[in-house]
Amino acid sequence: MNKRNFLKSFAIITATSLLQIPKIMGFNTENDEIIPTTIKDNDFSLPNLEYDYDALVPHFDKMTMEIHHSKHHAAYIKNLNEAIKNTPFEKMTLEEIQNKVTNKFPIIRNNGGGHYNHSLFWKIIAPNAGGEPTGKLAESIKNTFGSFEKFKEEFNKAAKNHFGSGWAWLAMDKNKKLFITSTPNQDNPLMTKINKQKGTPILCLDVWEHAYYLKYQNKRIDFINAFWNVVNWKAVEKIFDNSSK
Ligand code: MN3
Repeated sequence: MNKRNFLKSFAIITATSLLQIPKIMGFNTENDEIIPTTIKDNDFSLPNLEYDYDALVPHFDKMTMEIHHSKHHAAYIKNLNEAIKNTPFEKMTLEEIQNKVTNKFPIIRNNGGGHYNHSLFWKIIAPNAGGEPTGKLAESIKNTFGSFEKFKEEFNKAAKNHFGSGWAWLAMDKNKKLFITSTPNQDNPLMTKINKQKGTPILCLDVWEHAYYLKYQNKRIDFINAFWNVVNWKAVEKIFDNSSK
């Protein structure tokens, strides 16, 4: 067993024994609130895409997809893994990190958000996609926004008018009601200690320039319009259904 593996198994044994006394994992912040509820043993890693980098052409170009996934997203993960080392965040799931992070941990906030947001983004886009949602999601969109077209208009406005880098979101609040919002940088609606509008993300759009500049330059609105051609509504419906439970 090499040193790294030994240390890893030691960490796992230690972590497992600590399951019995989770309080000991508590993080000594001012309000002592950061206590992980799940033990996670491995570093975060870059999720594989379920399609090729050129699969979304002509809407999203190959080079943007490749750099976005293999460089930008990979960098968030590398920085996140380094930043959480020897902190209670190391034992948390990605979702728990979003829930627990505060503005006192800017590196974990930015890179943890970066990993979560991009992981969701890759899931809700696909080749041969677009169109409109069906089922309960379609119903809920109609009930909340009036129609699918009105929903798109409102989402487009949030994405287009967001100043600088950030994300546009369709999310579900604690009363299971849909809402649209945007967040700066890599923040997201799961960051309950940071974000004003809290909810479960259902659909997201990256409006950082790195997401579109190679193909669309300054024309963010063209990129937003192209996005609707690659939305994987089947995946979004699944996320909505799981969040509705
Ligand atoms: Mn991005």
